[in-house]
Amino acid sequence: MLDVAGRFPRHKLMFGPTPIEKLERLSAHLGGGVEIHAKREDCNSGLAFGGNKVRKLEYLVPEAIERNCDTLVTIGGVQSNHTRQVAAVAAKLGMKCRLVQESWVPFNDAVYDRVGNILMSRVLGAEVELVDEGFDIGIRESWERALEDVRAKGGKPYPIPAGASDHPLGGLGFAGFADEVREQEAELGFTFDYVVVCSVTGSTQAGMVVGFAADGRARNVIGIDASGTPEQTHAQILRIARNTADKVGLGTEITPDDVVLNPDYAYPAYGVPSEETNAAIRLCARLEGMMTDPVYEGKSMQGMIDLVAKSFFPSGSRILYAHLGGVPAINAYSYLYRNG
Ligand code: 5PA
Repeated sequence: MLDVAGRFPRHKLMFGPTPIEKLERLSAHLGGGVEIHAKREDCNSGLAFGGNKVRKLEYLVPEAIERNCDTLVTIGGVQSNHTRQVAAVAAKLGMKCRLVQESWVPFNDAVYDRVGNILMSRVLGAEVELVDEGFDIGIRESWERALEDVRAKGGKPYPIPAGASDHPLGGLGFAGFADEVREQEAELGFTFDYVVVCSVTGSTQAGMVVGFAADGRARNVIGIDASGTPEQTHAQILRIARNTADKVGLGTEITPDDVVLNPDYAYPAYGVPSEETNAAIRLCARLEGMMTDPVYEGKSMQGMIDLVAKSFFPSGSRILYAHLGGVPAINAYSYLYRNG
């Protein structure tokens, strides 16, 4: 409907449209009143396990190439999925990659900085710098220093902010996601009543809000905050959604109420799972064979399960759970799951 893929330069990094899978056993376990489906962004690409950043980066890469940049520079926590996906994309493009990994998560598994995402980023050839700064989704000084350092050494950096979010092109990928869902709905013969999505840096939900606003469904995108700083995340989603709406020529205004962000499941802190998050991870794994992680999708899975239990979704609703990836980080929580 918005035809984002047809109207904006895009460098293909995904296998193609991501599959939609019905979660039969989870739906039945939750009483059968709603039908839950998952859109599998977690297996969207062969680039080091893929995930939601690959879909966003499809729209940033053409600009990096056009500007003759030679180094992708980005930032995240130590177990950032985003930085791992940027490292893989840089390798695929034949570019260098510079990663700033801050201490965003107060969690200390013995191998936290050796396994999972950061292990892969190193193997993928990225230059990894660990910085002792706490969680913040805003623009960071450490990232600006890294950009300066690349320039000082004669390189041409392409700046990608945290989560590829606060970037003029950051919302396009998930605006295009809505187009893709509409095509799949036409094949399936029904439409989804709700989309459940985990939010932290915001451009995933922002893109969806714009994409689904095109057919009046903006408020049916239910964001589950995993940042623990929901005011900041809400403001960032709204800002990115408005920029993206302008860019795609949506023609209607995005209002604060169009950004639905539930703050109830981010506790106890960003990157730290609660008992309820872990129960949701185990339940989904054991009913569906579908893995989720303790930082992001475990929390949105917990949120969706709890909202179903509280009858937030009217009976008969079809829910699309956006599985955005992130499973590699579970390796950094080995002690928590030592008994499953
Ligand atoms: C991330 C983000 P947004 O940042 O676009 O809101 O997406 C949230 C999200 N699920 C949801 C997974 C698996 C994610 O990795 N990850 C960040 C990272 O550094 O990995 C940007 C925070």
